[in-house]
Amino acid sequence: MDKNGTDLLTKTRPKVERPRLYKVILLNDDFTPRDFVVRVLKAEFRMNEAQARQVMMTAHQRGACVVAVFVQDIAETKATRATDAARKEGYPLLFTTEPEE
Ligand code: TYC
Repeated sequence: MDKNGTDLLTKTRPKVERPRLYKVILLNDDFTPRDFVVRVLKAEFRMNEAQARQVMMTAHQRGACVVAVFVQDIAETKATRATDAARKEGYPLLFTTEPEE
C-alpha cells in the first residue's frame, strides 16, 4: 500500500490519449471554377499555388480529395469557413469532415 491506500502493484497510470484526428475533404462539383477552388484552398488551408492546384485537380478527377487533418474542432471550423466562402460567391463547393480510422 502507498500513502493513498493504493496497492502499489495495481496502481494505474493516468492514461493520456491522443485526440482523434479528422480529415477535411474537398468534394468535386460541376460548377465551381477551378481558380476559385485554388483560391479558397490557399486562403483557408495555407497552401501554396502548387499544392492547392494539386489538391483541386485530384478532387476534380477523382471526386474528392483529403485536404488536411486536424483535431475535430479545427477541422470543422475550417471546413465550414471554406464552404461559407464559396456560398458567399454563389458556388456549390463543399468541404466535409470525417474521422480518421
Ligand atoms: N469540377 C470543377 C470544374 O470543372 C472544378 C472543381 C474542382 C470544383 C475541384 C470542385 O473540389 C472541386 N469547374
